[in-house]
Order: sequence, then structure tokens, then C-alpha cells
Amino acid sequence: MALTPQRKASLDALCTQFRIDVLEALYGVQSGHPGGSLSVCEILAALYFEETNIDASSPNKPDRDRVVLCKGHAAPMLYRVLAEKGFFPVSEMKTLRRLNTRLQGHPSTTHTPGVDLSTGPLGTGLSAALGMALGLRLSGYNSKVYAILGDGDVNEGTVWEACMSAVKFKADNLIAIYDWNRVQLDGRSSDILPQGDMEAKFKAFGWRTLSCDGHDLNALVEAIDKAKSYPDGRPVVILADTIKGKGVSFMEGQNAWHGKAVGEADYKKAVAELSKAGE
Ligand SMILES: Cc1ncc(C[n+]2csc(CCOP(=O)(O)OP(=O)(O)O)c2C)c(N)n1
Ligand SMILES: [Mg+2]
Repeated sequence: MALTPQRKASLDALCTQFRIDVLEALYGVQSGHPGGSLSVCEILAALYFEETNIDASSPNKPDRDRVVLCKGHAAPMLYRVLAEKGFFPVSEMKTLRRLNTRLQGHPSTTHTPGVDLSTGPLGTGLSAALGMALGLRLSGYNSKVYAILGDGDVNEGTVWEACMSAVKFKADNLIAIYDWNRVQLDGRSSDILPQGDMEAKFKAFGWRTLSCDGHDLNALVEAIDKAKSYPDGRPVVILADTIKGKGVSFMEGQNAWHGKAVGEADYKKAVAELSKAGE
């Protein structure tokens, strides 16, 4: 269902705050991944605040939905969202990537409350998400499993093996969301491994496809609602059009900001920009 204007405004404001807080944590530790974290912000917000039944007070509820951040390097944004959900205090963000922290550089189920799958090696998340989806169905639950893919992830052959298997096993409780910013670690996807017509490729593998603006919460919610409503035994992928580094002008579309430490001047400039845009 479309968000009310008030709800949309409050989630947009939350996303601006998330971006600022993630940059603060990355600046503090002088490492980590700004570009991909800023890119996935609204996708995570739509899932955790609108579309899933994930609740920090009952994390072990067996029939709850699951979220797999296949592009695990965007962990800082996942952590900030999980903190907002109440899995741990927001103040813990300042321990990001520090020695003995619960907030490791990549998501870890054994370290961090709320993380549904340890990820980092690209190409592994979708297969595991499929296994989770099949297991949940076998247990008789109506839960959905959401897998958030990135360009580098989709480069991996294992993703396409999972795509074929998901169709074979009629995994209509598996919903992939492709954070399609078309930029990877050291360049544009069109230079690294040209992707061609991704929608046609997923379709050819037997998936249903939807497309939306991956920074528009209304568009995301509408697409995810639709993906959930399909009853016909096919997995769904939402091709979410995103911008790597979204929200910070000098980071947008720049692979240089994939994993670069945020210096003081850039940090201040970024926060000023985000604060102004959020006014
Ligand atoms: C198997 C594997 N190869 C290489 C890497 C190193 N690596 C980390 S992130 C990344 C690029 C990711 O690009 P993308 O998936 O497009 O992420 P986003 O643009 O959303 O940040 C690479 C190559 C990795 N984590 N795993
Ligand atoms: Mg990318």
C-alpha cells in the first residue's frame, strides 16, 4: 500500500539521518564502504520498516521473514537500520570495525543481533537465501526471504545457478532486490563485465521481474507489495535503479568511493549537504 505523505516524509528523514550516521561511523574508523552503503539505504528502510515482520523483541520467531544482504560490504547501513529496529543501541555504531566489535566490516550472524546471514564473498548470498526460503516453506511457514544483490554479486556464476534452482524449486517466497547502481569496486559495470539486458536475462532464467526507482520509498513499497502478491510459483527480482553514493554529490556514481576512507573535509562537506537536503 502506498505510504501516507507523513509516513513517507518521516522515512525519508530517517534515511537522511542514516546516511549521516553511517558516514560518521566510517569517518571515525577511517575505513569501510561509503558508496554501496548509501546506495542501499531506501531498500533496507522499505524492507525493515514497511515490508517485513522482523521484530527485535522476537528475533527467534521461526516464521518471520529474513533479509540477506548479499552485498555484505554495505554492512554499515544494515547496522544502522538494525539499530533503529532496536537490535542494539545506535551508539554502538561508533564501534564499527573496531577490535572485538559486534559490528564487523561485513555482516556476521555470530557477532551481530539481527543479521540473518554472514556475507562478504560476492555471489554466495542468493544461494543461501534460496536454501532459507526452501527450508521455511518445508516448515510450513509463509515467510519471505529477501536477498539484496549488487552488480559485483550478479557478476558471479553462482548467482545464476541459484536463479535456475529457484525456478526449479518454484521458490515464490524468494524475492531478490537488485541494488542496480551500475558501479562496482573499480569501475562501471559496463567496463568491468557488461551486463546487457538484465531484465531479459532474469526473465530468460524463469524469474518474474519488476523495476523501480530504488531511492523512492513509495516505488519500492509498491514493487515489494506486488512481488509478494504473485501466487504462481516463480521467484521475483526487483530491479531497483539506484545511485552508488546516493545523497552526497561528490560520491554519487564514483567507484573511487567504493571503499575509500572518508577524510575530515569530505565528511564535513557530506554532512552539510545531507543536512541541507533533509531540511
Ligand atoms: C567473490 C568476491 N570477489 C571480490 C570481492 C571484493 N569486492 C568487494 S565489493 C566488490 C564490488 C561490489 O560491487 P557491487 O556489488 O556493485 O556493490 P555496490 O555498488 O552496491 O557497492 C568487490 C569486487 C568480494 N567481496 N567477493
Ligand atoms: Mg554496484
